[in-house]
Amino acid sequence: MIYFLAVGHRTVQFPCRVPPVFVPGMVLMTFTSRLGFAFSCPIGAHRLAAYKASDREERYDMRKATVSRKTAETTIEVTIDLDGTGAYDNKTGVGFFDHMLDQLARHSLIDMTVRCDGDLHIDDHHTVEDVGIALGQALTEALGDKRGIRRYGDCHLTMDDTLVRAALDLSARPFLVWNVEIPTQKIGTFDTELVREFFQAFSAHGGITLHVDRLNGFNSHHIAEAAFKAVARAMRDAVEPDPRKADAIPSTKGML
Ligand SMILES: [Mn+2]
Repeated sequence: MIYFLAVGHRTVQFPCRVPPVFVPGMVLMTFTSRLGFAFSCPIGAHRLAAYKASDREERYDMRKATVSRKTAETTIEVTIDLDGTGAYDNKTGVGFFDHMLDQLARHSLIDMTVRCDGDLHIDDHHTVEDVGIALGQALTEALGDKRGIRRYGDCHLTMDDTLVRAALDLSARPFLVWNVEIPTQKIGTFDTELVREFFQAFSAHGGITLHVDRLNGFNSHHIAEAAFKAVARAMRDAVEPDPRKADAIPSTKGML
């Protein structure tokens, strides 16, 4: 039986023989069917609920997450649904970045809502980086134990003069390889170096091994946009259910 635990905004899922037991003092104990020993983990103090999902459809219903993140530099709320239709509503105060986030949602078919109130009087850096962090955290939460997903994705994405390749693994081993030279320092008022900053944060907090290469292209807008679209298409492949292995975690280790 699969049980889900909702702890604040976090959702944890794992197989266990009996319903989880809630022990006062913020420690959760249960017995896993696979490992057969007592398992405990510290949990937050608030809003604790457990329920079971009897079939795969209910499990996939859970592939959503909301992350709120507040620092002295940014206040962010993001919501994603991995089983969406690519619907988006992204407002960060940075027009070009909103345009890129819209591409990420539309071409991954991950529903995405982003709100960010950042210190744009300094520059766009904290806003872009911190949205990447929050989206990566939301991805990690929404994926749960990654049971039944394809795990890998890749895409060659063309856009006029531009050809970008993205290949990724939802490995929980963050690593960004970024070979995307953007010829101008700015796209409008947007600093083009922030494209890499976004994917650095997103891959680090989403647990993604991510390689992105510009293979062709001379127009900065096209190169940046093709990078977001290529990653989006690769993400779509990687997060989608694999019907041939619906109940397995896609690793010979048994966990990701
Ligand atoms: Mn565009």
